[in-house]
Amino acid sequence: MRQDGLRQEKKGETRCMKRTVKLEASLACANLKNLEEDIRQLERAEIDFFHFDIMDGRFVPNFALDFAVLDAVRELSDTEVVCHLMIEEPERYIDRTATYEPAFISIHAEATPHVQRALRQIRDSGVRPGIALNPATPLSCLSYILDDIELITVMTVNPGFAGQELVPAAIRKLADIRKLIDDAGYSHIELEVDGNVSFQNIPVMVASGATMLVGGTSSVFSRGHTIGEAVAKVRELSGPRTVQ
Ligand code: S6P
Ligand code: MG
Repeated sequence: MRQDGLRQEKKGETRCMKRTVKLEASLACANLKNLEEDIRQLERAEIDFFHFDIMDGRFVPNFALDFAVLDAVRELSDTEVVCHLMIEEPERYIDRTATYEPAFISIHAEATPHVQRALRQIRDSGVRPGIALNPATPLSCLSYILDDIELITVMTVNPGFAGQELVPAAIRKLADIRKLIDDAGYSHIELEVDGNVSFQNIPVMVASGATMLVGGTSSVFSRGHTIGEAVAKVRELSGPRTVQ
């Protein structure tokens, strides 16, 4: 068992650990007519990451951000980026994505038959690899790639669109994955939740083991708040937890 995770269990000892929950702003939900203004507000709110969705119109029935937008984001800000590739055969675009030096690149387990090789390609490009799972994908697909990943993205909606309702079983899956990685000694792997991360859903997501939250139309960019107010509210709801 690896011992470099947060949880270092010894028989009979009380388990106690703190997780800091990080917040990503999903730029696909920003005001693209004035992206710079939203980016400045996110910077002032000290957002941890920009979440950058790339969709190909095949893996998901929609198109979203592309490299031209990523060029603009990189020109405007030094904030770290997490790239979420919702594309078939992500191997084709991993090296190009890596040139932007994102903090993580996550690919979908359902998007290629050669998942481990694609994850290795991300690592070889100098970026931390992540695996994203659609709501119906079982966690068993993680069993033999734990050494190859530093991020698991649990999709709590079917990918492709913002503003969708939570798939309730995905919360159970989140908790199951938290248990799987802790029991296997891989607690250092970030557990990201993406989809309907609303003010209402955040407490159960954090209690179920999430360490990274993707904020979109239901929180960071929700109506009736400034971005700064929304980020503050998310932080209030997701502050560091002590798990015993
Ligand atoms: C969905 C995409 C997500 C969304 C985000 C939207 O396919 O991967 O990153 O942009 O989840 O957030 P919300 O709060 O509108 O569901
Ligand atoms: Mg995403």
